[in-house]
Parts: sequence; structure tokens; C-alpha cells
Amino acid sequence: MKAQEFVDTLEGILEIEFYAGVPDSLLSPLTGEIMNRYGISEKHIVAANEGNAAGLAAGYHLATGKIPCVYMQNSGEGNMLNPYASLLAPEVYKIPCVFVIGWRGEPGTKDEPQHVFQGEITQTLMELLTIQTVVITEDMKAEDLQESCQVFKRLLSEGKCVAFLVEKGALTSDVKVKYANSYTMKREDALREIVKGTGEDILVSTTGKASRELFEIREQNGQSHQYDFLTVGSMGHSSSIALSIALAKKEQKVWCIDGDGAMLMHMGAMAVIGANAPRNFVHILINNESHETVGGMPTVAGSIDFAKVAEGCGYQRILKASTPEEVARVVEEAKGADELTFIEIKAALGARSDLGRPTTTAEENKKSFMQYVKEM
Ligand SMILES: Cc1ncc(C[n+]2csc(CCOP(=O)(O)OP(=O)(O)O)c2C)c(N)n1
Repeated sequence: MKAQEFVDTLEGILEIEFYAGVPDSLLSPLTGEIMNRYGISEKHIVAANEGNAAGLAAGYHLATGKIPCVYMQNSGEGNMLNPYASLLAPEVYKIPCVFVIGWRGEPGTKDEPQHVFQGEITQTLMELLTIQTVVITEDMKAEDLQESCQVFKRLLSEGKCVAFLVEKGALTSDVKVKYANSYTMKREDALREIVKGTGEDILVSTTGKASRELFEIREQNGQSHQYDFLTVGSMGHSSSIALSIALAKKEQKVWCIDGDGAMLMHMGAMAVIGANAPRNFVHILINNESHETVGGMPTVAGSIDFAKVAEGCGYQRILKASTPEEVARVVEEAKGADELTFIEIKAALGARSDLGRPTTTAEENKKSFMQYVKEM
């Protein structure tokens, strides 16, 4: 089904006029359509995380009495669960909301390890939450969607939430939104310099293409993967993982490679890092002001100053880079520094079209990483 038709039906029958969410590659035809209609505006907010989106949806309903729509990948169900169960749910404030959820790891399809379990439990989880769910399949007819929307309309009027679970390839679009920023250095080129400069130090890398590129750079360099913990899922938590490693391994330098979407998703982690201030910790942000991995939708990073946030949280040394030469220089400086350091690297959007995925399993990655950490 065309995303345009899907949105027309939602807006026509359910009278949706407000969207908030976190993007998902599988939903990019939908988010592209929303971008084409509303851009980033009061009608469309890209949230920090899925719980944030549910909060925005609640406020919108409280202020207008209208029905909000929240879009997200199923990996965000955990973030959404708390505001759903304790705020939106019929047992609490009875705030209606339409969720549109990209179904990664759907049973019977092939997907990355971090999506398999979440994919398996997605429908059961919606049942547990008593959110009535309709699956959007590739061959779904317009009449079926309209019929489901009529049923949903009644449930929403009773203060219930409803959800569309979108299968891979079920929503399509002829128009591709082109996202860009004003920076020139590719994330992969920045990573190459980081790998060069950090040598045999411990690296913890964030969710998405940064970890995939790091894996491939190690392969190209003929290096072991033992230095790297790849946070393939659990978006926004790589810096917390790195913090605990840094606190446990005080004699070793520990580097975290973060993304702006991930950093924003759980920005409280920066305050906890600052409060603990391990001297052996370097927090690198590769800031492309977007959710590049899942299609390039903007984050709110374009309007905030991460260096000031880091400073305010207690990071002691703040460095910036936007060319490979600058990255090499700041990484060298951070390596020699004996204080909590923050590096912001400005990067362009885009990645190699032939970028692969880690060929080792998550468990293999963990075992070789732990062995390396143990021997240090
Ligand atoms: C909780 C959760 N929500 C959404 C996603 C889908 N997702 C995977 S990578 C990504 C974008 C990450 O953006 P950023 O950290 O800025 O890194 P970039 O892709 O720009 O390098 C998103 C939204 C996810 N994995 N987990």
C-alpha cells in the first residue's frame, strides 16, 4: 500500500492531525509522507525516544481532545511501555492514541540478531497491553484498512489506544525525501581516524551503521574485533555500558562512539557520566544531526549545543572536529588526557551502499570482548 493512501485514510477516518515518533527504516515511506505534508513543525515532532513521543501524544490530546499518532520501530516498545501503562491506558487516564509500529524481526523473516526476540514478542506484548492491533501486510486492500479504521474509531472514542503493526515492505512510496546537512566528512572516515588513534584501547560503539562500519574497518585493517563492544540494539545505552567498563577498568582508556539520535534518546546518561567523571573515559559524539541509519530524518541536534550540555554535566575537556585531520588531532589529545573528555565530530549523512553487517554473532562479540578486557 502507498504511504500516501495510508496517511489519507488515517487522516480521513481517524481525523489525525498530529504526529510524533522515532523513525524506523521500515516506516520510511510513511515518515517521508509525513515530512512532505508537515515537515518538522507543531504537527510533526521527531521525539527523543518513544516514551517521549507517547508523552507528547498525551499532551496533545489533553489540550485539543483530538487523536494523536505515534510512529516507531518495535524496538521502541520498551520506551513507550511506561507512559502507556501508567498514563495513556484505559485503567489510568484513558488517553487515545494511534500507534504505527514497524515490525522488525517478524517471525518467519530474516533479520538482525537484535531484532529477533523483540520481533517474536511484539504481538504478545500488544495483547498484554490490551492495545488492539491490525497488521499491515504487503497485499492489504484499501477497503480492509478503511474497515479497520472504522473499528479503531470506535475504540479511540472510548479512550483506548490502537496500533498498526507494519510488516516489512508493506508501505511504499514513489517519492523519496532527500535529507542532508552542511557537513562534509563521512562518518566512516571519522571512524577510520578513531580506530587509528585509539590503537588497542577499548571501544564501545552505538546502535546503527556506526557499529557496522567499525566492524568492517577492523576487517579491512586485518584487526581483531576484540577491542570493540558493538551495541547493536539498546539504542542510547552505549555510553552507560562504557561508563561501567571505565569505572571497573581504571587503568585502561575506554572510548564510547555515540550518535546524536542515540545520545538524545537517553541524554540523562551524560549527567551520570559527568557525576562519576572517570578520568579514563572519552565520549565521542558523531553528530550528523539525523537518524542516518534509518533513512536520515533529522533529530533535534541541529538546534542544541552538545558541547555545552557535556560541560554542564561535568565533562572536563571538550574537543571538536569536522575533518579527518581534526579527528586525528583531537583523538591524540584525548588519548593523552587524564580527565573525562567529550569530543563532538560533525559528520555528513550517507554511508556506503555495500555496507555489510557484523558476521560474528552478538554472543561471539561479547565473549571475545570480555576475554580481552579480562586480560588487560
Ligand atoms: C529504541 C529504538 N528506537 C529506534 C530504533 C531504530 N534506530 C536504529 S539506528 C537509529 C538511528 C540512530 O541515530 P544516531 O544515533 O544519530 O546515529 P546515525 O544513524 O545518525 O549514525 C534508529 C532510530 C532503535 N534501534 N531502537
